[in-house]
Amino acid sequence: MQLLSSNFSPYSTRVRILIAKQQHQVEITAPDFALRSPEFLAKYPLGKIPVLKLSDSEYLSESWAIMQYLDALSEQSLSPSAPLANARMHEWLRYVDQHLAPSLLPLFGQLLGGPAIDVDAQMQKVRVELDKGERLLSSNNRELKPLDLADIATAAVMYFVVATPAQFGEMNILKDFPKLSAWWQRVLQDPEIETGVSEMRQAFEGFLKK
Ligand SMILES: N[C@@H](CCC(=O)N[C@@H](CS)C(=O)NCC(=O)O)C(=O)O
Repeated sequence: MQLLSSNFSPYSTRVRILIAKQQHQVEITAPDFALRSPEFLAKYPLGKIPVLKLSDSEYLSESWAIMQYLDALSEQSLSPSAPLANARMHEWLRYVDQHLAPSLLPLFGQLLGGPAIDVDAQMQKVRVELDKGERLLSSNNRELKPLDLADIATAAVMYFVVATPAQFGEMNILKDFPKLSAWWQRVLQDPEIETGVSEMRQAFEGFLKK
């Protein structure tokens, strides 16, 4: 199998972290065509990375689907088997992908040279979503539990949730969210997460230098 991936991409990074942790035999490679090119869009219907190439003609898209597929192949599953804990993992992932990550996009787009935005208002929107996460953690204490797939998936997004506001002068957006801060400090101690985050950091810093 091959993973079409970029170190700049949090969605690719979460899959690379899992590959490293569970030691899957997957070759990590750059996309074969430029993102958004007609060739890429023609070949991969969802038009985004990561893509897991299963064979010359079969591809799996969407980072969470790829992670679940790889996890199901592994003898060291990182998905809780208890029904409620498993549902909590999916609940958390959906919070991250559908609430938290979208709130960051306008600020991130600004760094990429997008249209001018009200930075303070957008920063406040990120804080509103972080507050939801803080309250979710209060009800399920994820920050105290063994690492699962959603922690890995979140770590890659959280790097940008912290690093993007810092570019606008907010040096610690997690400071008012003690449970999220505790969760972030804990997952950064995981060696494969640390490697994935430092790959993203290097890619992000390289981009900013340009
Ligand atoms: N929901 C997708 C999101 C993937 C995604 O947004 N990938 C970005 C890179 S981080 C991408 O391929 N962007 C290219 C584009 O939007 O044209 C997943 O979880 O895999």
